[in-house]
This record gives sequence, structure tokens and C-alpha cells, in this order.
Amino acid sequence: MATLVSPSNYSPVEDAQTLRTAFKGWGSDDKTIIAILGHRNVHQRQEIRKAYEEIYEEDLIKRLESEISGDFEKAVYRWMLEPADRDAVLVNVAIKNGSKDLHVIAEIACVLSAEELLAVRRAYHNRYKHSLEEDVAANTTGHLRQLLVGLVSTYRYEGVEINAKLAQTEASILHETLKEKKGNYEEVIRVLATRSKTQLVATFNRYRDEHGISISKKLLDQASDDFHKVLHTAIRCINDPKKYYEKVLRNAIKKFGTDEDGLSRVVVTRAETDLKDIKELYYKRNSVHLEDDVAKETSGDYKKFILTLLGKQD
Ligand SMILES: [Ca+2]
Repeated sequence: MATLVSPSNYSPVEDAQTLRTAFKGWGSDDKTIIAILGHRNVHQRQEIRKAYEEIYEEDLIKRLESEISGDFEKAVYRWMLEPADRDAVLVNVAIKNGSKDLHVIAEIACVLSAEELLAVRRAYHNRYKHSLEEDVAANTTGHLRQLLVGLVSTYRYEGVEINAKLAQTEASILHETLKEKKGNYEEVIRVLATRSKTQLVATFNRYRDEHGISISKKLLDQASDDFHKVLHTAIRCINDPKKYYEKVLRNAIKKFGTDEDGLSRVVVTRAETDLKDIKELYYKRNSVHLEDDVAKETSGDYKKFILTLLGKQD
């Protein structure tokens, strides 16, 4: 379930006018910006953007970028984009950041449905005039490249059928490869980049039943290089995306100085889908409400905006 609270009654023209007033003069009225944009769903935000452009002949997103700054600006910018376009931006930033962010590419490729991932690839073409696959390939090498290109290029079957025999065979392929640590990576990549998620979850369950440890825990022990880190992320995102996101939030908040990029990414991308469930998982795991931890670790307009997307009523 979503955390976003948006009204059924709203006027894109009035919102555009109120925003324009909030931009007037030196600085901007950030409280008003948050009160409006933090309470509008993806369709409403696009309508406001359109109305604003028609009335003022100015791109609302560009204006926002010039009015606000820092983590607040970054989060609002991402929030204003349509989901596929936003993911294209997130993947592009991750490609540029390289090693420390490659897991974000795997996250987006493995959480999205086949159609959603296809939409991200289209959005990426429009925005960057390259294919996502070629940019990923140009910035990585070896097995890591094969794995990432495989994950972003896939169009997975989404049926619920499970082939138990295949799950058994492929669980042993995973086991053998991870055991050797220099084994048959092509086979592991083939399995992860082509099978349906339902089939893969059956394979991961089979692995756990046979070896008494989940494959993601097993990988954690050896997730020392980029290849294994990306593999770990891919498996966790296919297995249980909400649990994965809970961990991303936990790490972002617990990190000294807070990882605002990680925090914003999860909140902005999940606020309209399953952030409420992720929040509940967070509470179960940490015995603290996510809002309380976020309030403690962030400040200013950024804090207000993130808390608004988390569904906190002012
Ligand atoms: Ca201004």
C-alpha cells in the first residue's frame, strides 16, 4: 500500500498559480511547495506541470530546480518525473557513479515488471540518446558487465508456473558456482537474467532447503567484489523487494551522516506503491517508526518533504 495522501478534488490551474506565488521574490515559500507537491499523485503532478507550462510558458521542473537546492531539490526533482523517466535518471546516475552505485542498476532492473523495465529503457533512449544496455556495457567489464547487461535487457515471463525439476538443477548450478568462486558464471547469469521471478524464487527456496542457508546470506559472506554485490542485490530484489527496501532504508539512516540518496530513492520511488508495507516491516525489524528515525536524522525542508511522502499528517 501507498503512503502518499492525495486529494480527489484539486485544480491543476490553482495549484500552478499557488506555486507561482510561492516562487515570487528572493528564495521561495517551501512550505507551500511541499504542501502541494507532497500531496499530489503522479497523474496530478503531470497535470500541474502541464497547466504551469501553459500559463507561464516555463517548465515547472526547471523553475523548481532554480528555486530550491540540495537534497530537497534532488528529491523534489525526482518526485516530479514520471516513474519510468525517473528510473532512467536513477540508472544513469548509478552508471556514472560506478562501483559504489552499481547495485542501484540491479535494484531497478529486478524490482520492476517486464513492462515497467521496458518503459525505463524507452525513457532512457529519449533522454540520453543511447540505449541503457550500451551505457551499462560501456562502463563495466567482464562478468559484471554480462550480468548487468543481462538484467537490464531482460523481458521476463510473468506467469506463475513453476518447474520443480528445473529449480533443483539451477539451485545446484548456483551452489556449485558460488562454492568455487570462479566457476561457471555464464550459467548463473543465464539463470538470473532469463527465468521468471516465480521460477527463481522456487530455485532460491530449493537452495535454502538443500544447504540450510539462504543464497542471499551465503552471498553476503563473500560479497566482496562488485560482481558478487550486484548478484546479491539482484537475488534479494527478486526474492523479496519490500524486505530489500527496508534494509536500504535501515542502512541509509544508520549510516554516519545519513545516506540521503538512498533514503530519497526508496521514499520517492515507493510512496505511491508499497511504502506503507515497507514502513511496517521497518517497525517490526527496528521497533522504531521509520518517520521517527527520519525526523531524527534529517533536517529542514528535506525532512518535511520526506515525512510528507511517508504519509505523516501535519
Ligand atoms: Ca524565488
